[in-house]
Order: sequence, then structure tokens, then C-alpha cells
Amino acid sequence: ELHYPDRLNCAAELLAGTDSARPAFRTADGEAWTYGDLRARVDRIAHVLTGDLGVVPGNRVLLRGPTTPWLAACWLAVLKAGAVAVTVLAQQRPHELATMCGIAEIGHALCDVRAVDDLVKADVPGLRITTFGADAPDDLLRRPAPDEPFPAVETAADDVALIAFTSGTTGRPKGCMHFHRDVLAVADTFGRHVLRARPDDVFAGSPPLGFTFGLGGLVVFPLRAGASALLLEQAGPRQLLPAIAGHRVSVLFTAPTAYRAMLDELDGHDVSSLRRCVSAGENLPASTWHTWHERTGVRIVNGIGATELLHIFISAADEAVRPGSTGVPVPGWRARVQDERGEPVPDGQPGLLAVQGPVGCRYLADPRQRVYVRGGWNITGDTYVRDPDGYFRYVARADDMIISAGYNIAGPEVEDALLRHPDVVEAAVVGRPDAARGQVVVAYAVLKEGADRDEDALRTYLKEELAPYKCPREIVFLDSLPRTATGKLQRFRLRAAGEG
Ligand code: 3SK
Repeated sequence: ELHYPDRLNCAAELLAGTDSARPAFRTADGEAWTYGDLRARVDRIAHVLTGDLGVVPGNRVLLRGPTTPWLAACWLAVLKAGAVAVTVLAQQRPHELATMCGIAEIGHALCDVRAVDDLVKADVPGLRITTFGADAPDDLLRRPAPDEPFPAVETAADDVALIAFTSGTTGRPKGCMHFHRDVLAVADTFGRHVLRARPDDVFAGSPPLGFTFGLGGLVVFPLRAGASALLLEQAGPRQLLPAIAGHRVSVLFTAPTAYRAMLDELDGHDVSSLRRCVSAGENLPASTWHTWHERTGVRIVNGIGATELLHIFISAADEAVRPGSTGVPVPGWRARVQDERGEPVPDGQPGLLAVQGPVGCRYLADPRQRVYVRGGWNITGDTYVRDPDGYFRYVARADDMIISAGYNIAGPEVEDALLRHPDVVEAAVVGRPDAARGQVVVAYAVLKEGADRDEDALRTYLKEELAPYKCPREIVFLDSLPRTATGKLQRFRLRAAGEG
């Protein structure tokens, strides 16, 4: 059970308690912020927000920019000032930004000067944009502010602290509201019981701060543990590997695709500092887990999280890891597998994943709330099996199940088989409507550079790996797969392309 006081400001809590001289954030360019620096800069920004910029508690402030200590400090300052942080991705385009500003009724934005053009183009009525970062003409820091500590606004534990947008893999964006206590709750469940982060840990990873996977992994969990984070503006596999060695990173957050890409480049890189490698964002195939373990000695901590629930709620670490399974409910969370009517299904049978815990889905003014929350459970849209030993095994996104000639086929199982082929670097499997069989299996594959696009050879290989009814009717070779800005595979685009 988690107990928080009625009055709680999560930013003040995250910033409190750690010695001022301890490292908080570093960058690849050698910038280093101590906790003392961070506190002073957060206070200065909070003064500017509430003074010169006229922000009052409850106002919603958009935050946009690459992953930098300044962006993290702005996020903390908005919360410390009792306002609501609305983090968006640097890749989001003017139309998407305008939609999100409209839904969340944003009045102010703090934006890295390098990401401001699209925000200006979004042309949001009444939006006041303040830039930060080098060379900004109206740089946040050039505004007047008293040089003294900023007293945190005494928000209620269930005041909204942040709105995180999810577009899922389709559709109009949904804003998920999370309270001050929710921010601490994810750190005090997954961060505390699964990660077991320590003050000497150095966190790093690829998800941006506009994705709650990154916000948790790079800001909330390290600060809650009094640890430090390396914040990388460019965090592709090519940047992550030297960064791990150069900064002795011990806790890594990234997605399965990046683990596979790093495996291809691993030779010559020292990753011996890693003690925790977290994978989420999409399903982690057992093959990727085993190869990473063989090559690095580290047991990947798989997890499933959701923007609706802020962070990871099923996972396992160390000896509790079962490759191929996501894990068990994180202490503080409950999960079960149920049918469409909300009745639990027996262990071993697939059904809808349903989750309850300290954080729940609260869409901002969106009728899809009643689809996500049913009978007091959060229905994540994933098909799962609970094994008799209590482990939860991913099958597919509920709308990614393929039904062909009466057989239920989980696309990710076929993708996993493709990914075990040495030439395949990315795979996506979808169903295509078919008059005779209802649907047929179609696979999309991205091959290693220079590999031969030999469909027959790949088909012969798959026949050895899969029951015949699961084997793709067609294999299409692509240069890359369609993904959302947070890296999630957009199977609906492949389905639409196949139907068109
Ligand atoms: O959406 C996800 O996949 C996710 C994973 C981990 C933590 C947070 C999120 C939103």
C-alpha cells in the first residue's frame, strides 16, 4: 500500500533530500548538473513562470524540445509552480501540436528554441511561447527573477500534475491526466521494487521525455533514487553504445528494436557497466532476450507500460525473469485476463489484459474513457495469457490477432520467428482480408544491409519454424517499417497498404 500526504507536490519531493553536490544530469557534450544546480535552475524557472509569465496553479504549460537537462528542469519547475506539464514530442508536426493544444487548452509553452518553428506554425490562438536554449532571443533565463528559493505550491496529492498524450497506434490523440501522487507511485512501485535503483546508478536511454516511458526512466526514477541520468539529444543505438561506455551507464531504458540494433554494433563497445536493461514499448521476443544475455551477460527486464497508466505495471527482474514472458504484476498492481464481457478466463487461455493499481486511466474529455476503463479495470487493448505459475505472456495487441481459416494467429509469434533469421532486422505481420480464408498472413521484413531479398528462402526457413497455417502467404521486403513518434509499430498502415 502506498500512502502519500493529502498535500503533495511531486516535483518538490523528487528534488528534496539528495546532497547538493551529487550529480543529477549530464549530457554527451560534458555538461554536468549537480542536484544543487538543478534545484537552483528549477527555482529560477518557477519564479519566471509565476512572475513575468503570469502562470497560476492549474494552468497547462506545453513543454517541447530534445532531451536536455533544461527540458527536465522546465518540467520540474512547471510542477513545482502547481501548473500542469503537457509534454509533447519534438517530432510532432504543427497540425498535431495544434490538436493537442486545443484538447488540453494550453495557454503557455516552454519550447527549446530548436523546436519552436513548428509550434509557431501550429498557430494556436492565444498561446504564449517562451523559448529556452542557446541563442533564443527571449530566452527564459534572461527574464527577471528573484535569486532566491521558490517555495513549492502546496498542491493536493490528486491535483493533476501532467497530461501525457497518446495517439496509440491509430487515431486522434488522447490526453491522459496524471496526479502528483501518480508520479511518485510509479517510482515507488516499478522503480523501487523492480529496478531497485541506487544513488550510484547512472540512467540513460532512448525514449524522449515527451513519452512517459522516457520521463519515468530518465527523470522520475533517477531523481526518486537520488541517482543521476545521462540525457542524450540523439539516442539511437549508434549514440547509446559509446555513451554507455563513456559514462558508465548502469540502467538503460530502450525498446526491443534498439536492443537488436545495438547487438549488430556491439563489437568493440564496453557495456560492462550495465546492471539493468529495461525493455518496453513493444513486445520483447525471447530470441532478443537470449542474444542480449549471451552477448552482455545482462538479463533484460521486460515490461509492459501504458501512457494511460503512466509507466510499467507488469515486469520481472533478476532471477524472476522468464524469457518470452512479460513478468508478474509489479508490487502494488493487480492484473488478470478476461473476456469481452469482463469475466476472467482460465489460466493458459488468451483474453484481454485488465489492470488495476495506484494509477488509472483518466482521459481528458474523451468518450474513449468508457472503452479503456470497464468494471473498474483498465483494459489496455493487449491480448495476454496468464500461465498457471502467474506469469503474463504477451500474445498480440487485441486488434492484431489474425483469424485465418478458423485458426487464431498472433502476428508477434510469426514476427519472432522472422527475427530469429540472421538476415532479418525488423518484421511486422498482419492479416489481409481473403474471400476463402477470412484473412491470410502477410509478413513485412526489413533485411540487413546487403542481404538478398529472397522470398523463397525465407519462406523455406519459416516452414521449419512455424506450423503451416501460421506461415505467411506473402513476404514483402521494405526499407523500414511505419512507426509512431514513440517507436510503436503501426500495423494498421501495413493493413491499409495491403488492402489498397
Ligand atoms: O506505451 C508504452 O509502451 C510504455 C511503456 C513503458 C512505460 C510507459 C509507457 C507509456
